[in-house]
Amino acid sequence: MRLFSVKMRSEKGGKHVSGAERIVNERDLKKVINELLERPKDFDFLNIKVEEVKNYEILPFELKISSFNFKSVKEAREFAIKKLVETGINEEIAIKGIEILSRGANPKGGNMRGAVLLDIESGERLEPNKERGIRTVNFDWEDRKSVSEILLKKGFTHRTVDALVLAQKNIYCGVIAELCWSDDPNYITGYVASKELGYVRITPLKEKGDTKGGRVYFVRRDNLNDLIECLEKKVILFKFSP
Ligand code: PML
Repeated sequence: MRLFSVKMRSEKGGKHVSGAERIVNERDLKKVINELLERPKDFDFLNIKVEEVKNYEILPFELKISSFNFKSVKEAREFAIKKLVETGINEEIAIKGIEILSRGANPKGGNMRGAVLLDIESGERLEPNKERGIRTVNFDWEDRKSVSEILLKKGFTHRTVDALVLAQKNIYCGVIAELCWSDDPNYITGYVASKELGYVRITPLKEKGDTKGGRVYFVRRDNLNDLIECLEKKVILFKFSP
């Protein structure tokens, strides 16, 4: 069976509206292209790129999932810092991660499309392009349909389905820990993920109405090129066992 990567990106007035990626069997290609076409509510530019995938790996999804709710953003962020510290990140650097996302990671203002790479030793930002950041791509669930059914039934959201597999690819590639919350002003659940902690969902990591969000990857600077190569180029499908 031939496998294809399908990447969709849409904009309105030059601003990013939505983007998604799937890795699919040849027989599901048309269906998935149509699904992605219907995803943005409004756009004046939409690009769909389809590429055959020649080399890929299928690996097990290994993160345990937990959820925690707090009364305030302050408490939720303190908990996120505590979890990052538990996984070996220095408190100062963990706080820096929170500050970057709450200010907007793009030095020119606003969010970045990709993630920040934060050196766990020095706290320095290592992404080569500070406006673009690093994008984790070329990954998917081996069987997205059944994983989505299982996770949605358990009360998780479509965003969780996407974020779980992204976090797993990051950890596989060598990211020590990840901190994320959405730039969607209506979505206030975020997460901290690492090999030891698993995927820790935290609500509310921001106030409703706040448009700031994104991802910080806590990394070691040695082998940075290999890490970036893995995040951007290596094709991996993850197999979920409930
Ligand atoms: C969750 O609900 O598990 C958190 C998902 C965060 C998604 C961030 C994003 O993709 O915008």
